[in-house]
Amino acid sequence: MNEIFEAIKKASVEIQKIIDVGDTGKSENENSTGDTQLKLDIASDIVIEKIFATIPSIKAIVSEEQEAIVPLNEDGEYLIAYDPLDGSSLVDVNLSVGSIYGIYKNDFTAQNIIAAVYVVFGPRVEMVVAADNCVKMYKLFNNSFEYIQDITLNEKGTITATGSTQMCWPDHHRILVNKMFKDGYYLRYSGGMVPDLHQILLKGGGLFSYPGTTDKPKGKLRQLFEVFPFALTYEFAGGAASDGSKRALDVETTHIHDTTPCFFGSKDEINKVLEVYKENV
Ligand code: FDP
Repeated sequence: MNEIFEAIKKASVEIQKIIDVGDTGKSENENSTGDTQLKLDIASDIVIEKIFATIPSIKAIVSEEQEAIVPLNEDGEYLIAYDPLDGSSLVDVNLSVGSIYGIYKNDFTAQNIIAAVYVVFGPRVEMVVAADNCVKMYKLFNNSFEYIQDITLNEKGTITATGSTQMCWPDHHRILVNKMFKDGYYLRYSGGMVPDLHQILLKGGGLFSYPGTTDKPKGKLRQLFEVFPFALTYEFAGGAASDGSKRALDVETTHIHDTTPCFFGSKDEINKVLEVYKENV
């Protein structure tokens, strides 16, 4: 799998250049989830696909920005689902954005994800790799990634980040968030999944949630490109991830662009989610 990690490093160096000098405006296209694509989303997607196409061990890829699975090498072993540049709404205001990759075997299901990578494009470029039961962070220096540290979560954290608008939260989600504030948690939400989840991982714990809402009962975040890669990363870091009633990595996928409500955190916070949701749904 090393050649895949190397390919992601190479793509990330290119994407950083695109973010630095590229056009941050909107394109005329929508992706399959109905989001207007930015020119940067499309440019990043092209870079990644071009680089993955040169790797013999990759059987097929599917991008959040594309409708269908793209077959690459019949004899390849790995399937990759990726979101080339997550957090499009933050690009124009210069907040951090990121790429997310889920590496699967056999098929694109939660049970078959074996590794995950995400890259944060912020004041620094950092890459986090979840594989073989551990989570490792690398930092970009002069076009090359250097190992910095392993990441592990504490049993309990101090920050909470929750998506959508309160107007659309179900009552049990409002109860959960209010309870956390009463217990002393700090709100830390940029609106970018990658930097928000990265912050919780690096600060040792807390909760990131994107619930099912009145406008999006199945949540907003996509299973293959966003939820499963981070679920694996949080589990490998010693935390947990859920859909509100069960382990996120037990969620079933019927379509590559399926979404699911999702919660990622240290074990203590995920237990809190399960308790509150069980009592109040
Ligand atoms: P964005 O729409 O900017 O691409 O993946 C979608 C995402 O960002 C996540 O990065 C982020 O956590 C979430 O949507 C934010 O959604 P809300 O604005 O509804 O909170």
